Amino acid sequence: MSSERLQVVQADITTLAVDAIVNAANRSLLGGGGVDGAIHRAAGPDLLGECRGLGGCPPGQAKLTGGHRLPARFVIHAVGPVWNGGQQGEDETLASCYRASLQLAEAHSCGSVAFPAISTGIYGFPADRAAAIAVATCRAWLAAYDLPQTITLVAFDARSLMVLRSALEKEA
Ligand code: AR6
Repeated sequence: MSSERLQVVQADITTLAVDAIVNAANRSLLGGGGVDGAIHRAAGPDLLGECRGLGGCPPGQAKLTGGHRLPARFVIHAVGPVWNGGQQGEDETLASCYRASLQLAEAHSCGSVAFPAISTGIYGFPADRAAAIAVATCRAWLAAYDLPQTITLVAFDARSLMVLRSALEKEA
């Protein structure tokens, strides 16, 4: 059953010993605030060095680097949409981030991947709408592919834990 392969936890994503963590990056891939800042701080300066060679990334796509000092082997840098009212293709761009990240995880034989709530911080995407998209996109992926075996949706605070849990229950 694919539902056992999708889980929600409250954690600092930089502490998770999974094969890959996903970063909610910006199109420069050169760092920023939020989870991006936390990942770069925890991974150390060599992550930025590696990111400099990637040439940026458009919204809805993702690029992979090593995890450097993180417990995770890889970081998948996904660029989410900036929320602009919901009529600018934001839903599809967000779903595309999850799919592009999972494609990279699969291509690098990752058994376990953890996602932050992409776009729901600085980029302003409504958390409940983003959670429904995250859950539906991950479920569709798990139904079609063997890898990753498990996907963890990471909530940073208690409120987003509630939002993600309720999306998981609704979509089940
Ligand atoms: N672990 C897990 N989740 C976290 C962590 C953490 N350590 N820190 C924050 N979050 P945001 P965005 C949650 O703003 O909206 C950056 O400057 C946070 O609570 O990090 O996609 C980039 O460079 C929220 O639920 O990313 C871009 O410019 C979620 O992660 C821009 O922000 C995403 O919030 C991207 O904005």
